[in-house]
Amino acid sequence: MTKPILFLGNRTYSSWSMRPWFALKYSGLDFDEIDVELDADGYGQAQVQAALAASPTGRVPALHMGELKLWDSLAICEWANEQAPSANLWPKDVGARALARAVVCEMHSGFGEIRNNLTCNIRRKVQEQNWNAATLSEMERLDDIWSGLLAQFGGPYLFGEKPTIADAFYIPMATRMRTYSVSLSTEAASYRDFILATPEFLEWEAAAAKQWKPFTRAAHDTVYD
Ligand SMILES: N[C@@H](CCC(=O)N[C@@H](CS)C(=O)NCC(=O)O)C(=O)O
Repeated sequence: MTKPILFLGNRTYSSWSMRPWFALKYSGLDFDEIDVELDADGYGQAQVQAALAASPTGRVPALHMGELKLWDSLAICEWANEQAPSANLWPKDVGARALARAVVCEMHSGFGEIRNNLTCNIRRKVQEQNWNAATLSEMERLDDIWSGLLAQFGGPYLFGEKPTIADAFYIPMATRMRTYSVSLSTEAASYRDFILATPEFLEWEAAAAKQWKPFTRAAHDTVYD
């Protein structure tokens, strides 16, 4: 089998890149990784040349598998699930699987306030508490999702004993909750702490630290340590 290549944005900042990387790690599939420097002309307009070379949208992540070129985090996770069915990247139980897809879709298309106001920077840790009502309401929703799933499936992952695409999708939110010291319920805080201590996250974090340099084109993100 041709080895898939996953194209990733800057690891400290690219929340979307994290998601398929974790799903591929959980799948056990062998893959190569290519880092795309997004801090370049055209950033924010999906016009970075290196990103356009990897993905027709000019956005990463993207996955190349011979002639097959995929873009979009969720499509790549679905591909990984089909390539490695025994990894159960979606829960085995039909009801749990449907629920997992619902929370993943909610993440993929929602949480716009948190995404805009709590920009992703996995190395940053600040105390920030003055969130607007819409952001607070999304934080409550996030807490409800995490604590509800932990209660229903028993943890430590969102759907029980093994990681799924749902965890891959919510890891960047766990980093944001940590970065901005967001108050969470005990249950949701325990999920945040658990998932950020898993070997896969620590591997990503170490690679991000090694790669890190200031992201000069992100005007909203001028605090680098
Ligand atoms: N819906 C896409 C979003 C991908 C995305 O927005 N990627 C950002 C990095 S996190 C990007 O490549 N931005 C390039 C730009 O804005 O120029 C997915 O799920 O993969």
